[in-house]
Amino acid sequence: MRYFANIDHIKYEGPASTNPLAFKFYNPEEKIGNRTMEEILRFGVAYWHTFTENLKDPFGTGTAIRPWDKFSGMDLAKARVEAAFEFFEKLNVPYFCFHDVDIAPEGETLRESNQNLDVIVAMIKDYMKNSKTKLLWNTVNNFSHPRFVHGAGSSNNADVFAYAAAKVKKGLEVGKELGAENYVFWGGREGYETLLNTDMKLEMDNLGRFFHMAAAYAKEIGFDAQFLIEPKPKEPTSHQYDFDVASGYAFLQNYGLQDIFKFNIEANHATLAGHTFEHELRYARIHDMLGSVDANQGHPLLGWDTDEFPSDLYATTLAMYEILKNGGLGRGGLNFDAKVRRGSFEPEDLFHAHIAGMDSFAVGLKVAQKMMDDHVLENVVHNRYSSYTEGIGKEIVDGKADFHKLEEYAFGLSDIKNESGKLERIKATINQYLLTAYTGK
Ligand code: XUL
Ligand code: CO
Repeated sequence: MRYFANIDHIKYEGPASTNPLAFKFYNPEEKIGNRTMEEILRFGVAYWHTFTENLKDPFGTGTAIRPWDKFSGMDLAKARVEAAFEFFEKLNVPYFCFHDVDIAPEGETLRESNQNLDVIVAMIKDYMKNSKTKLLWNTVNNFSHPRFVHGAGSSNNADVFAYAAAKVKKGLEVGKELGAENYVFWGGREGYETLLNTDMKLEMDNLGRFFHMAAAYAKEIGFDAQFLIEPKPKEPTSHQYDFDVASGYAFLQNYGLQDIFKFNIEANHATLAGHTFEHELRYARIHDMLGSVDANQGHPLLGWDTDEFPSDLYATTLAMYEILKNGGLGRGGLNFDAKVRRGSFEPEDLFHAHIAGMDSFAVGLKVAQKMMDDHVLENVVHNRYSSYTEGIGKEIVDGKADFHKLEEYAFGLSDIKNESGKLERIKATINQYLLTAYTGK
């Protein structure tokens, strides 16, 4: 059965195309440097937002019209797999991502849930044989069910810790079975609502133990996916332990996990933490911890995780600048952890949303590459820090200065001259690149 019968394969038609069901900027085969757009961008579809989500919000029930919703139970799960692979093929997307509960319904018992998963995983594996679309990452949902009310690996209840571990064990087996390139841990409820009833030290120590056990099991079964943690500061908890990349990195270092994990950085989580997307990418990149990206955007007027499809070209350009500076995403990719708005409830909207996201990142890639080729920001930064390339600055960075030497030097200074940071000029230059990278004019 076909679920998107009215929609053909989405092709690249170029910036002048008026066909809404075509790429205007994402041309998978186009070379940027020595790699194609498809190889650099490594787009992924999020199963939960695209096939499982019904578009409910805190004040209203779901609005989504989905042709597979006439089924229920395991039949619905199977229909979603069929719809998903039709969607992947028509969108020509190289990757997808899922949580366990997105693909198969939970049973009455853990054993039954695992049996449901086995059936759907076998079906997905079969579909993958005839599809170019691979698994970027999988994960398990250890946050929705009431048993996870107080967390999973950081729950006060050891039975919940054990149950969560069993789910991750299965998740790792599923990842291996389907050849996942990464395995993600988003600690949905790994935090607290209030410190008044919380043993923070025990909870964080337990989380550290949880991750070590996961790594040991992955090794035991020969699952060599890159492990990723996905920082988020809050929501639904009031504080999540991997608040942002900086605190997540400190956590990993404290528990000796820094060589096992990298970060999956989500744009909307960055803004919730009071950071820009590019800040989180930069922090991870300079510590060689950038693993993958959940590509979405928040709403500037709403204070929660709205998970919108990316359309802000300024943000995608600065993000792609960090990714290119990183030499790409390695085994990671750009997963659209994004959902269509509640008012965009038609199946076709799923295509429009992904086209918008893919085109936005394609523009960002092209502009960022052109700016790098011309050393735009590199020249700015190089000049701004030139005081450290000679004289006392060079002695500081070479470790040849101490406070005695610096005091002596400072006594001899008659007049300290600073130079303008030229921010407005830089922004105007970026605008110029944004408007000309395609036309060259
Ligand atoms: C929630 C979120 C998750 C993770 C995977 O904010 O981003 O969907 O990406 O569990
Ligand atoms: Co995410």
